[in-house]
Amino acid sequence: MSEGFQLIGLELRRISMPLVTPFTTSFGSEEQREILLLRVKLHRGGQIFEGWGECVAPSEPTYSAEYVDGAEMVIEHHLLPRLLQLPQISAADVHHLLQPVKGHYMAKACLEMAILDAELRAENRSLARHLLNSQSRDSVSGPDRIPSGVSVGIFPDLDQLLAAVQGYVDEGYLRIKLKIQPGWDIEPVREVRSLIGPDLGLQVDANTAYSRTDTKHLRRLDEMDLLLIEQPLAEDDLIGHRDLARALTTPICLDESIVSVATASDAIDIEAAEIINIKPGRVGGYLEARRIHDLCRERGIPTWCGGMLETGIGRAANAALASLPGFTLPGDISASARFYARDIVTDPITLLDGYVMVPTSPGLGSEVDMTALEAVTRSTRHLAIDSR
Ligand code: OSB
Ligand code: MG
Repeated sequence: MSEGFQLIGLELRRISMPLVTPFTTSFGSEEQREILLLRVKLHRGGQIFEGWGECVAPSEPTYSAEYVDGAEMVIEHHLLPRLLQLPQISAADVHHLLQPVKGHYMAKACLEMAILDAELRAENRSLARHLLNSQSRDSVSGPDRIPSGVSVGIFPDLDQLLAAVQGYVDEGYLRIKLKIQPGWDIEPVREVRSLIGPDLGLQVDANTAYSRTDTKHLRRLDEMDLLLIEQPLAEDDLIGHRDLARALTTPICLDESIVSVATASDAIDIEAAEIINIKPGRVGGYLEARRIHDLCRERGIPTWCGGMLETGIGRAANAALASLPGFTLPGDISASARFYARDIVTDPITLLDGYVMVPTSPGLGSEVDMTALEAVTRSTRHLAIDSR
């Protein structure tokens, strides 16, 4: 993108969205998402462009070290001041500018996302087109829809799990992901496999719930014809994942461990990651996600786009990202209705024949429904931008 923009406004908005059903993983249970949204105003050539970002940081630091209150603080006190040091900004510069701040990927991603949205709107360009063409001069196009997978939480008993899975199969999802943990793994996975039959893609996600001594137990999953097992061990245990990759025929996929191109590259080098789940929030933004995608594609590592219970803002952007050619496995990009009764965008993502459409409108791909947004807003703060 050509000329830079002047950042002239930043709104921090906290919303509270009830989930249609509680979502339980090995690290906890959620019934309500407390979400931080950012709205930026950029100025260029006498015109003002607005953009929205969604921060995927959860309420508690139990998936990773990040959590929503911390993200809000770091944006206000550490990230925004760095962006304001320059007279002009562009989304492409944000990652580098924020590099001196360690960690806080989800907060950084949210800020870059809002600026990218505003910039793409100014350029009248969709995120899908931008991600696809940003490194080549050709104007190639991607698919207009992508296969949709659904992430299914841990349930109090097998009957409830099987009923939920059957419901998602009936809706047409093309791949099922089951959350697992010690005590909720072999039997539920076997039952679900026999319910859905041999042809539907099935995978599991442990969110770090196992340890190196569980290898023998986890090998029992090999007979269930899984697409992958996601993040069985601690996020910093690359060697443990490598050893597990050697011991299991089921491919090891990393989620929590991958926070950058550098961590992805190392994990691939030591053969700890046979597949990578790319989540824009976890890696510091859509542009780093694109770079990890490029790396994986070069290295022959299959990838898919993960999710963090996004509202329509992040969900549309994820659908755009997942349209890149290296995303060879169905992502956790389900219909908005899988999590929310009422989304905060005018055109929530829906499922059609197991697919979701890749958004084509300028920006990240959604329009905020201000009435719906106001109904879930808990607080709104406008940060003063008066340094220039
Ligand atoms: O590990 O993929 C994960 C949700 C919150 C935090 C971590 C994860 C998840 C999911 C849900 O699995 C994915 C989705 O948004 O559909
Ligand atoms: Mg995961």
